[in-house]
Amino acid sequence: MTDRQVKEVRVTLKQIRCSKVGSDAGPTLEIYGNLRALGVFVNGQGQFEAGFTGKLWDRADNNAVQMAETNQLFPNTQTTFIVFENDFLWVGGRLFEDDDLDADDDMGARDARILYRDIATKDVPVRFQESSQIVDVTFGIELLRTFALST
Ligand SMILES: [Ca+2]
Ligand SMILES: [Ca+2]
Repeated sequence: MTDRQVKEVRVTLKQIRCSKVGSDAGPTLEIYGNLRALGVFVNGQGQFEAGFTGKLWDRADNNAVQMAETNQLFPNTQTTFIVFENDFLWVGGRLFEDDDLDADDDMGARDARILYRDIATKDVPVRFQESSQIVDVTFGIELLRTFALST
């Protein structure tokens, strides 16, 4: 048994904002995809591997949400989990923009990667963008407590 320090965090999906409709046809973006928070560690091969995962938002392409420029959603969904010392907290996901005539736009798989030592109570912005179409997402992180766990 060894003791490892862990941080218990609560992540809130505070806001999804349509910042720029840009080159899209019409006055709105049609957004779908998924947003989540996860604990990530580096495995024996030096690759990132997901540990705890908390889903915060998930919409299929036949259920896209229409957003005009400056429109905001406030999902306020939350997930609570622990992150081990030396691991990372990632917040982000992957968003797409639905188009009827052309192939849908991939707005990217984006994550803010927060080092264990930098996990603190704060808001973290993540930007999704395809050409001039921009969606800004805000994740709220709360550090609930830090403690030792025997593993
Ligand atoms: Ca588009
Ligand atoms: Ca569109």
